[in-house]
Amino acid sequence: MENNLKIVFATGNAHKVHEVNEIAKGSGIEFILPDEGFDPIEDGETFIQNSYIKAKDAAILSNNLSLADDSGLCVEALDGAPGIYSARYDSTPQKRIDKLLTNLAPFGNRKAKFVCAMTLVDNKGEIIHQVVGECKGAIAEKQSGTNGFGYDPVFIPEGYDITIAQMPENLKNKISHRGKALRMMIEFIKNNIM
Ligand code: ITT
Repeated sequence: MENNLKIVFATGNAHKVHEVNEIAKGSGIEFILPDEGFDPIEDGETFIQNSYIKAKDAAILSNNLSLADDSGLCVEALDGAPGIYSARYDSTPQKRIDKLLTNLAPFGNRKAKFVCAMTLVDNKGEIIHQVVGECKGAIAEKQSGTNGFGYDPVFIPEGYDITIAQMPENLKNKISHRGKALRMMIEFIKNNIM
């Protein structure tokens, strides 16, 4: 659509861009990838700090409004791990799942939550708005399903008996940490920017 408000989505993760554009459908907002050379150093200590680092980098690089998502899985029995290190917990998505299931095996408590922090900045990298969305659930005993990405095959959201990877995309987006955060952010953008 020609008249969409275009916002750079500060990520190198194609799944995230796909999901946010699905969630934003009909809002008049379109998320586009950052210009070439986007390679931020995510050395923050919280999801919110890392989302700001990414948004600022992409905004300055592309001279555009930018939104970033920093997200991850926090497991109660593992004191919140892998948390902000979710993407770096091991070298591949499958190894990350295997490591999580192995590390959690001795525990009876399988409670966990997905967290998504989002920061919107202007083209100079100044913060405009920040939100956090969460999705509570539990880690499955074994992985199931192929939809989604990351830890979706082992995460069972509260109120369901299937993993996110077994759900259709529209159901994930309705209940996910990213869906919740983005809908709050879109509401803000509609009321304050568009
Ligand atoms: P960018 O930093 O470039 O955005 P990334 O994948 O490295 O891409 P993060 O640093 O925010 O992003 O790490 C998020 C990780 O947390 C992601 O790689 C997954 O392992 C996990 N994760 C986040 N959201 C998820 C979701 O909706 N489903 C499954 N896993 C998710």
